[in-house]
Amino acid sequence: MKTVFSPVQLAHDPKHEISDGMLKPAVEIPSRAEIVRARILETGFGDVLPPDEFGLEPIARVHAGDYIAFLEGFWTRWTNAGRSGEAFPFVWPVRELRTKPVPDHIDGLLGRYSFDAGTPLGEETWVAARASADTALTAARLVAGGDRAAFALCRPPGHHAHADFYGGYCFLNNAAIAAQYLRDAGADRVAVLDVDYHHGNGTQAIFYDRADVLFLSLHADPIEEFPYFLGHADETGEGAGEGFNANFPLALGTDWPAFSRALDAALERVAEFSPDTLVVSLGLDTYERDPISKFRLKSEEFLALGARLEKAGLPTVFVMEGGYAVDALGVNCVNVLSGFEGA
Ligand code: OKP
Ligand code: ZN
Repeated sequence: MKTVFSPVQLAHDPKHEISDGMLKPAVEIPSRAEIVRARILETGFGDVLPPDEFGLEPIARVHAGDYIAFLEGFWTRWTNAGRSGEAFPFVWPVRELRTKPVPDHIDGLLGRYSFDAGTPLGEETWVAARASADTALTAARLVAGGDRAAFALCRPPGHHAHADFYGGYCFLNNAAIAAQYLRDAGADRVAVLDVDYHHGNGTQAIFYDRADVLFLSLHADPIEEFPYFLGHADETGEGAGEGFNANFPLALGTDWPAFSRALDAALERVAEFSPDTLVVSLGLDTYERDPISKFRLKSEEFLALGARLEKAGLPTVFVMEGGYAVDALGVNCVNVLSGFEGA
């Protein structure tokens, strides 16, 4: 299968994040994408193509106009306010507080359009996030055009981004943008299966009231893991979307046998739904040595994950999400893709 990647995605180069209640070195860093790209080239896995430019329209099918305008204009506002360096929000409109009117002040805006303080927003974030969305869209276009599968080497990731707020290192929801693009290109039903260690709260919320996009997520139980406030098993969709959302929260320490049982259950739901296309939110942070995660998948087991995804028999768009054990990330990611291809 082909890989889509743009070096513009490397421009988002955060130095710090707020994590474990402290300012720490950032983990969602450019070398993550570089090591995956290098592994694809060194194994001769397939061609690496640059993304096409899709403009803002397919992004605006998923994200709110005011949120897009905030991200686009952020750096100018930030520097006009006399600020420099990467930005962190610190006040949010939770519970009784109001989301409208939207504040004029930059600190109010940061809180209105985010849900955590762990996601550095800098000068190059917007251009990189757009290139990441274009990467997902290009892979979706390849699959809509008849390729059995394509790999979008997205970075920054996307699955925590909601329609109008960022967080969890995510700004534009690449998988949701790809799924919506596939619908608009003629697919009647699209399934999004999220195998990242963290719940895909943004993707869930974007499609929560819809029956045309089934969202399924395997992840660490939010009772003890980020994003903490979404991802429980009783979230099954609402309105027309009732029955079209499925969460599989798993215990910390989950290994491949337990993960693979949940995967079988999720893929059974996918088969019942009978989608035209499958989008896989591919996180590699389920790896046993991931520095911020607590599952126990081994490098070789990512081959089995890819093979099991192939058995679903669907045109498949892989969209890269998390994975922070940088040294092993290239091997683990390409193992999923080559497992899918039966290599
Ligand atoms: C993004 B993706 C750990 C802090 C975690 C947020 C994690 C975002 C994960 N001490 N901060 O789903 O891989
Ligand atoms: Zn993750």
